[in-house]
Amino acid sequence: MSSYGSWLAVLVAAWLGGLPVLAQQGSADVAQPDNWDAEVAIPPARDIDPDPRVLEVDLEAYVKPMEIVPGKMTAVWTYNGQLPGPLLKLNAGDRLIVHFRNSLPVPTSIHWHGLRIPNAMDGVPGFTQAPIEPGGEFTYDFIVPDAGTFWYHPHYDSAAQVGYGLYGPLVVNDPGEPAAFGDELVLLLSDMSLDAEGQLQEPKSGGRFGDLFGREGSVLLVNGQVLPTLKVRQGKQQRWRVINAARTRYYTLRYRRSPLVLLGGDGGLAAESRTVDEIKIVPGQRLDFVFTPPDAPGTAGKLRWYPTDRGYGSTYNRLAEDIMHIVTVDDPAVVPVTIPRQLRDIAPLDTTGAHEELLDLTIGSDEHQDVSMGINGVHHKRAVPIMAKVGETQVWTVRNDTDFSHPFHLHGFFFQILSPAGVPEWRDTVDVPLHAEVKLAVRFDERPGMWMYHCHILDHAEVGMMGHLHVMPGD
Ligand SMILES: [Cu+2]
Repeated sequence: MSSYGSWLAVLVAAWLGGLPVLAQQGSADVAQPDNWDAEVAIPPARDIDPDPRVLEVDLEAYVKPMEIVPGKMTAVWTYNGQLPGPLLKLNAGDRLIVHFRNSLPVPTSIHWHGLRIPNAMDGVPGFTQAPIEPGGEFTYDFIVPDAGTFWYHPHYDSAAQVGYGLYGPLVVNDPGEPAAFGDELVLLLSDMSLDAEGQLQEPKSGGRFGDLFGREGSVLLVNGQVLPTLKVRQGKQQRWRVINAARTRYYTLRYRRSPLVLLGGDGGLAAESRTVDEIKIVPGQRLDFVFTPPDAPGTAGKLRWYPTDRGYGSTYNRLAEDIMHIVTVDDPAVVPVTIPRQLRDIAPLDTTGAHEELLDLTIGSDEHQDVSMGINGVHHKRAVPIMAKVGETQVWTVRNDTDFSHPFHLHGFFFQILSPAGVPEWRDTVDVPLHAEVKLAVRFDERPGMWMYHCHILDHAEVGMMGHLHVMPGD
């Protein structure tokens, strides 16, 4: 056991105290079960560039019939015919080149959610590029500066296009991070609205109430699949990179109440790890966990979705749903390693004298009595940008006096949450619960341009809950 690094003390944790036999082997010494993630893992994109520091891929958006629910074919909107789109995996500092082709019947774009990349690569039609028309092409080319879990999706008619299946994971590793966090598994969560024939429902289904509540799909998917099976070995840890790519749905996931170690999320590791007993993740957000399989060899269980209270009607009369089988193989248990509490240093941003902005998330109705949302009462089409300068730090208070929670997302920059107080970490998406507020600090480190911030319930962004930030070049 002493062969582990100094911080890898042997754990015989209280929650494993119920084990009948103390396992002999450590988690780091044994492999995952054979084909442990074969049914779940998202296939990576094919790298056409031999340079190990460059990931160069062809990505094509097109409609492909797929069997989402048994016996029915659904015309899914895909990247490269995959649901979700291919896994893009790089190391921090690597270059990503994506030769994108739009073979959809409508215009689109790709937004690289959470990445601190140049404005021209941010994928927002009308602001950073023209829409990519059907048959059109665009090359995205940038350095991925930060380790973390990210994702990509259209920023054109995004509620509809994301709802139809256009999303994919992007993972940036820090080669310096301990491998002892476990073998990586991306779990991209999404849902899809299908009718009785398995056809995609109209993006505006449900009318005004759909706009107000946001549209949750009827079919829950993990990596594009209904109830896939993951194989685990008791005590053998896995690092789960969880992405909420649903257009509206909030997730509370539990494997009974088994503990998970939360490492961080959007912008990589937090300052400290925390032990939690559920995964709570809002649209757009990412979380990074160490899962330690708790069950006895030869048993099986299910990861379950539970409704999250995000306002009126969100929990009423709704049942939990199973989303993934977890089969514990019949191999001897192993002793899990201890995850350190201190993960990295994150210095608080200096907010002395910082310019402050109040962003009040608002819901109203327009002249046709349709739902109209905004920020400070202004629909995004009439929004005046917040002004900032490269090098400046600002403090934003995002206030929500509406009857629904809103996941707030800022493009292009990480922020730190000042209140409610928590473990220091870098974020780009944060839930602002109903009748609550979140205060955040953001430094516009570089990369001038026009950037978006919006509610990541995409139905809400679509009806106006979005604003603009104009970062001017420095002196
Ligand atoms: Cu919202």
